[in-house]
Amino acid sequence: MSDIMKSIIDRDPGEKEFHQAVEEVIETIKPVLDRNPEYRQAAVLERITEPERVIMFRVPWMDDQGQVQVNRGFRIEMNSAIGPYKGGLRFHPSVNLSILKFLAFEQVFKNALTTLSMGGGKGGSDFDPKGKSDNEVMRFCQSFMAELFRHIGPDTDIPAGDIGVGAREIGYLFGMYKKLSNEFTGVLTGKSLGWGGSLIRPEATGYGAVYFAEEMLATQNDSLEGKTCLVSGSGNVAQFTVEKIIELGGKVVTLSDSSGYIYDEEGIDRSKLDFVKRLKNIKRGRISEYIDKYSEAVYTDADTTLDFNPLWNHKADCAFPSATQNEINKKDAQNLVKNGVRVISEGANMPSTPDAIDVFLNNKLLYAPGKAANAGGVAVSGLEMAQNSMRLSWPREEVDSRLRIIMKSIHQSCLDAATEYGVPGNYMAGANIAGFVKVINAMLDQGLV
Ligand code: NDP
Ligand code: 2IT
Repeated sequence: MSDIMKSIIDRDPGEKEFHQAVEEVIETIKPVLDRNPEYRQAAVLERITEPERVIMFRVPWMDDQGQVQVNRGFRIEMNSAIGPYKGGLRFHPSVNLSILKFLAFEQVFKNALTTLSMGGGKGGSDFDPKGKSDNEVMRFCQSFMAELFRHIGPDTDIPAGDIGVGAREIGYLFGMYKKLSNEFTGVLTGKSLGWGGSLIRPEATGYGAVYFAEEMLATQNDSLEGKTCLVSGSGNVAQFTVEKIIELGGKVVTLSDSSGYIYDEEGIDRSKLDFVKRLKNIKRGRISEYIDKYSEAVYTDADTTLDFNPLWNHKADCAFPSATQNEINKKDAQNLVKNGVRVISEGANMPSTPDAIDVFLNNKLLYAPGKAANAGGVAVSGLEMAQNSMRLSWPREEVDSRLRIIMKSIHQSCLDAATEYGVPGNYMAGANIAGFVKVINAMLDQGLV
């Protein structure tokens, strides 16, 4: 282990997700440091792995029974070398400093790849929106924003959605920000269409992950047409991943949530997808209810006693993990390879463990890491900011075509950087190197700040 990695672990021993994300970057950018000794001199690794600012705060709110509840709120302002802090908010009981620091760290590289001017940040809370009434969610969001508002701004830090934060939460958060600041600005992205949102933002992460897969397949004169795909999750990213795969002629056979997964051998078609969207977004139900309507599908409960996830153990060509971090372990990766999967495009952030990634790379799969494959979401957030600044909104076709161009450009940057530094075809190394070089050069230009 490198000295820098050791000192990062010694400083914050409990932050295993953060260490995992940092170690991957440090391992893959070695050739850049070897070629540019001035980077080491300037302690760039020490600087880029330390957040510029970490904000932690109490979020008290009252539930429907009149009981006071207390959650913890966070915002990690990781790096502003190339633009204002930008990144989502996650509301999930597992949220802690380690998870948000890993997400903020990855966001820095991802945002650099988008070609837009955005630094990296991430925030959220251990609040669980599941099972809460709309009023409870509103009161929580208002209390969260009552503190966060003093730290953010349309040219300072622009939060958005992530797990547990969708259009409803963004609405409540925006309302409170507007009230407190007395300004109607583009301080959050993922807003609803009627009050400053961008067309294609809800679709962008899923569509982008599919565009990225299509780009990778095109390097082998192939496409998604006729391909069988495994998708995990059933939230925002998963839904629009399925939508785009169907449009491009592929067949999706799985979806999941934290309780279990469905396998539908005939494929999830448009009308089944509409059912899932209603089930998850309006009814806020569970994926198990899919089989009540489509009895040809099979539902399997999540089983934590297994050392693998059976979702990844079906015959398929492509996999789009779109739920959460570390959802594919080594055994899952081996199962994917055994079942014929050749393409992995990560809609989720860091869904594959390091030893799963080794399996993908050793077997020469087309493997796209989250910070490249799921960058379409934040890219269209950047386009939402641009539209807000201009006080106009672009039509659907325009935003979608910009998204396609951005995904194509990210794909090319990964390939170019990987080739330049002696690891051709390694998208993970390419993404880390291209993002790293852009951010580090900006940091060096701006001096020791
Ligand atoms: P949603 O909240 O809309 O959906 C999350 C989905 O993942 C749900 O089906 C949820 O199931 C499942 N899930 C969450 N946590 C776990 C867990 N610990 N174990 C198993 N399943 C889990 O979130 P998104 O679709 O927005 O986010 C999915 C992933 O994509 C995340 O990794 C996020 O960071 C990443 N991402 C999102 C972007 C965006 O624009 N929204 C952009 C880029 C990346 P359940 O309902 O049971 O919790
Ligand atoms: O992980 C991510 O890139 C997001 N959750 C989206 C961030 C954003 O600012 O749109």
